[in-house]
Amino acid sequence: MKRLFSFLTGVSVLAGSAAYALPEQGHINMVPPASALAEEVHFFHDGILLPIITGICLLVLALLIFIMARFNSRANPTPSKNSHNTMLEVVWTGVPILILLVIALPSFELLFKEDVTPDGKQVVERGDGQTVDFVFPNDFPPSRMVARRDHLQVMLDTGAERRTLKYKTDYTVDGWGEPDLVVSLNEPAPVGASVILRGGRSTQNVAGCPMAKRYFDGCEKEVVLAPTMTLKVTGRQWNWSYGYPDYGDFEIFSNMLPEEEASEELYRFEVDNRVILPVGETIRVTTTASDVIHSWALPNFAVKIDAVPGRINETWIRAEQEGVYYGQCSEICGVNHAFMPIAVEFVSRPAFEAWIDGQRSLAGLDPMFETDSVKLAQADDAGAAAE
Ligand SMILES: [Cu+2]
Repeated sequence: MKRLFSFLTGVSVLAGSAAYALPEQGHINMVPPASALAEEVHFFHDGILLPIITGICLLVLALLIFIMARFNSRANPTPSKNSHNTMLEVVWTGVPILILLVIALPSFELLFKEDVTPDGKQVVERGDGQTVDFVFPNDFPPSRMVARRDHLQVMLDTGAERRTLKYKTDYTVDGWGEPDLVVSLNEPAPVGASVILRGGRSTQNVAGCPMAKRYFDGCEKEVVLAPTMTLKVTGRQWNWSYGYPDYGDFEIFSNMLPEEEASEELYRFEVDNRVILPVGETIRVTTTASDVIHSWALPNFAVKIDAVPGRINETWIRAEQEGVYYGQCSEICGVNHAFMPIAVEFVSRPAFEAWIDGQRSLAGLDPMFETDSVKLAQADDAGAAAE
């Protein structure tokens, strides 16, 4: 029943305690989305493609049944001699063209969002109890400048809570599309509160927006900030290596855990060294390969990108929640193709920095951050994480 329910709802909510979701025996829909972009990909499938294909199947079935009943030789002994009907032919050419347009337009938008790395920018100002005007430097290239209200997000963070302000009700803006954008709050920002101005053309629906809302009154939009780091993924026969060019360009190798070390559920998913990334931040992912074509895939993020020797492909990911997410090489690359899984763990910023420093010291580099070293959940407690 639970399975049926999760199928019907398009598995559109993140499973509570299980931070990741693996493919399940007998499960027929996609694994739950872990990012707002993956939710949009799932909405495209569950909300646009599925209704269309269901409608087409039912229509064709109904026509077949109607024709069999109405035009069989008993019911219709003397058949019509017509061979053309201009109106009918225009309709059966025109309607499929319209259906393809309905599919193509949102799919172009999705392809663009997946392909183009976000460039959103954030400015944080401090309130002093008097100032109402805050300036957002709109220094993007002309085609990417903040020019409309949905390119800008204004938030007020008092430390205790963060609130997204409403355009017109809470603030007005002067200078859309001009080099300096002036945001005027209707009330001065409280002393010590942070005024967060986030601007850019890379916008997406906020995570967790249910399908019904997407259809009927739309979801709240948010500006996606530019990447804070790059992850360099290299496919090899037969493992993955991950470089961190922003943090000293050290590289880690990720090999599948052998059967006797992995739990039954995680065998062929778990690796000895997981990729560690900070949660809630945009991460640029570049992929390449050292020998043959591989494909780096993370189903929870709706990411599948080829790793091709001699060239670099680029995409981006952002996780909404901490957790471990699994994928597998998705381009047949040789005998051990099935044995080069992908395991990505999203952790908090401090845990990420501690891990970076740990890896830097392994690589003989000085620490970059001054944090206490945090012992991270690595492959050895994977069994516990699966509970
Ligand atoms: Cu491969």
